[in-house]
Amino acid sequence: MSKTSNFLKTTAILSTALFTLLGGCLVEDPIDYTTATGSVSDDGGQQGGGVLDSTAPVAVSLLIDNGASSTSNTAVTLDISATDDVAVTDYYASESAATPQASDSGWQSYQQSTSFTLSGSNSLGVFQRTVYVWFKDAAGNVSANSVSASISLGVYDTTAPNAVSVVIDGGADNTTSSSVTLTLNATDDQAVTGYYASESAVTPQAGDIGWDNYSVLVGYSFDNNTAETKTVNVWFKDAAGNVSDHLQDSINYSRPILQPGIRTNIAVSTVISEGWVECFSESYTTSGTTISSIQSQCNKPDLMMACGDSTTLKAAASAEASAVIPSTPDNRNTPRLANGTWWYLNNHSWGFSSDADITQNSCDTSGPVDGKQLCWHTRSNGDDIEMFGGYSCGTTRSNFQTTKRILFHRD
Ligand SMILES: [Ca+2]
Ligand SMILES: [Ca+2]
Repeated sequence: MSKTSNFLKTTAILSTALFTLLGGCLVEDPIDYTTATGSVSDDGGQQGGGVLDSTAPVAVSLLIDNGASSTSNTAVTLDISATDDVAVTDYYASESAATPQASDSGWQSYQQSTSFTLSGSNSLGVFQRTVYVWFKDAAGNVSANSVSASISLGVYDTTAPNAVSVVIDGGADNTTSSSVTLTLNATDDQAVTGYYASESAVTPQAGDIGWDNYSVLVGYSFDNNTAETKTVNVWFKDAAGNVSDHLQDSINYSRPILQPGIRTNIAVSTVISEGWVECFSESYTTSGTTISSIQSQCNKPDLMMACGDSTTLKAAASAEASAVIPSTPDNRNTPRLANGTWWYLNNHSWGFSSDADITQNSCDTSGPVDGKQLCWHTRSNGDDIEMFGGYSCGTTRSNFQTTKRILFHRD
């Protein structure tokens, strides 16, 4: 997903080309087992083989609220369309008829159905509102024409809701969960219809994405899993689109505690009760599964690597995901210590041990046979690494038909 992985791949390709040109021998390929689904599209006007795109999009249509003649809500939907010789990438919606510059702020990613906030009014009455929309392509060509449409805005309620209270998790000081409950309270002269919760303090407009139906108890998930004090801001709105002032509450978020070291003969039900969710499972006899495909399934911050069957794990250890699946392969026989366990992953094998002294041959054949070992054979697959049979699962060195490789992940 990261640009780094593209960079590594590009570097690998360039290195290969360079060595080929020089007639040299390539040393072992750099291994990149991260996924490369991200694309970098900063090529400006260069399209399809370096031909400059100088043809601007043509604006085709605009409907406000599906063509309704009037509304009493400043939040409206826009259905827009345009054509381009390559692709329409952005649109710009405004109540001003002035053509925007390609570099203006206010351009948004093109989508056929979107939302917009009409300008409100402090006085009651019916007001005509006209919306203009322009389009541009990736080369920055702005459509010469705009499409426009009008709607009558009836202003019957100019009083914004009154934000009364916002409480996270019933007022708790701390949490180890990245999802919390908000208890909301607001009043309005008519009715509170929506709330907007955010860790950003930027006041939303009535038509922004992110509003939800008002309710006393609502769920909220933090933006990220960084351990810190999380502050959640909440706004309220009524059916006319009047937005209240915001209130906020804070809670200290810390990562859930990881059980250190290697556990043996532990019930699957026990690790599930600790919040772990199985993200990968296959027989020790299966070969060909790539590390990058496992990583795409097991994508939460903490990972548990285990082996056994659907009821009992013969050996299991957990750590931050970056310790279980490092960004670069480990040198052979050079495990890393993380959360009380020695971890290793390269194109010989993947596993863990209670001991730093390992012998990847290709799986770890040394170390104390204390049941605190796990080793899966691996081999190179292009820039990736893939599974290649099994070797150890706790004290077991055989009976792999019934033994599974299992990974769990957790927020
Ligand atoms: Ca174009
Ligand atoms: Ca109101």
